[in-house]
Amino acid sequence: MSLEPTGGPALAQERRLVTEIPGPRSRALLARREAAVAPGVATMLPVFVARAGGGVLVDADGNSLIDFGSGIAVVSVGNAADRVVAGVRDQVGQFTHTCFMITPYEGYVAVCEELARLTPGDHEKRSALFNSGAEAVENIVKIARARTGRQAVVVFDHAYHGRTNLTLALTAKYMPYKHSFGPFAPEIYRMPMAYPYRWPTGPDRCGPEAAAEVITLIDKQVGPENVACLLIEPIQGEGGFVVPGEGFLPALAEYCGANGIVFAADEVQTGFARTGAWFACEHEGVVPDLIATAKGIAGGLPLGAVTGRAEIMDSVHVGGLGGTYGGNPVACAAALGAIRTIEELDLVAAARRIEAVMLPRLHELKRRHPAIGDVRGRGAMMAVEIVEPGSTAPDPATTQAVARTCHQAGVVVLTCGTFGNVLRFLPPLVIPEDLLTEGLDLIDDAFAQVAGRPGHDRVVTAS
Ligand code: PLZ
Repeated sequence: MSLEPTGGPALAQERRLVTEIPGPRSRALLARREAAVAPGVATMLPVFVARAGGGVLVDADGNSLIDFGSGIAVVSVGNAADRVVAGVRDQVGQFTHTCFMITPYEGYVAVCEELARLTPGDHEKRSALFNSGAEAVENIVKIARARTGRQAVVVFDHAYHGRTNLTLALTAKYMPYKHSFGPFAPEIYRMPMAYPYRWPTGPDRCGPEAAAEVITLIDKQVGPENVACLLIEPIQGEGGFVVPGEGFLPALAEYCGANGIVFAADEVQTGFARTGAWFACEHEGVVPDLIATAKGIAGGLPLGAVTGRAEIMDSVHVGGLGGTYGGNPVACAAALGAIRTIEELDLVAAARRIEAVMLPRLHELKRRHPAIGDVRGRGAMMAVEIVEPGSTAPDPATTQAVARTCHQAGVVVLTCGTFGNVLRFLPPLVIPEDLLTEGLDLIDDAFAQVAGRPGHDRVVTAS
């Protein structure tokens, strides 16, 4: 399967800066972008990518940047991974589309078989395929309502579930996601999240206390018999990489089971080996009734899925689910290539190794920088929360300044969080260890530059 070394794993795995960031070619492309692309679609770092693979992104000016973002947790197998490229090439030469609802094909069925095999629980399962994470989450709501005959959906503070109208209703954060786009769908109930760093009585009591509070709120304000599903990210993504207090997820799952509520996990960001398990629910032994996946499933091609208990999935009438492109054959071929890559390279173990390298470094950084209030995450989904020293007050300005300093130094880090004060790290699981360490060194330098001097100038960017 040797492929021309234009991108993918054959790219030199090195950081190389040959121009300022962004360089002249990227700046010229940015000018074209500004004239042609709607400004509502933001760009965090305007370096235009020409090739990518392993742990690097190479831009139009020839700069090679360390990738700590994976296109928001998508290219866990690395960009242009060999088996993904080979599967896609083979499939596009056979046929590109028939619509599975018109004339089916094997790849769709094979992806659903893999989802049944890999997702938590050994019960009988079925899957349906879609184009994106948001579309998968929308379908979770449809399926749970069809199954239960109930309407209410329970979601959480800091949740992110997508940008379509229904998933915006499920998403917590107002700016930039929801601002000016309402009205939103009714029958959505938002509950407190077990956020250990910000839990009033401390992280140890967070899980059980938050679960008790949520259960009381559902019992008293919604009525469990009205709830179709409870939807939760087992580790919150855009909302700030919040790892729920221990015991929170199992207590909610148990309550759902006892009350006929569908327990649905949004594993769009956490799935497919990212957190050092195939799915993040496994860390607490939770088996969801329905699970939404996307992102890491297909090595960069658009694919989303809902997988769940056969009796729930079978309760939707024939023809009730679908879409023209859902489970497109090229995306399915990519997914089969990505899944094989995760297994062959044991990327679950790789994510754990990344955690073993990152976590001690980030804790050590926290000891030196009082701006770092919290270090958290699992596997290759790690973050630091940045606060005003000596308090827990969020500091989004310093967060942006550190991110920007990292970008200038050639390491692509992302921010997130309800308060915009979380710096997150999502390297491809195939990143070489020396690049991972170099990226961490650069983050360390960025903190020294931005937060190390009292009275520093804080730079605020649009991202
Ligand atoms: N559920 C948990 O993380 C997508 C969004 C980036 P789509 N997260 C990145 C942005 O600003 O739009 C996401 C997620 C979780 C659902 C989604 C939605 O997945 O594939 O972007 O629709």
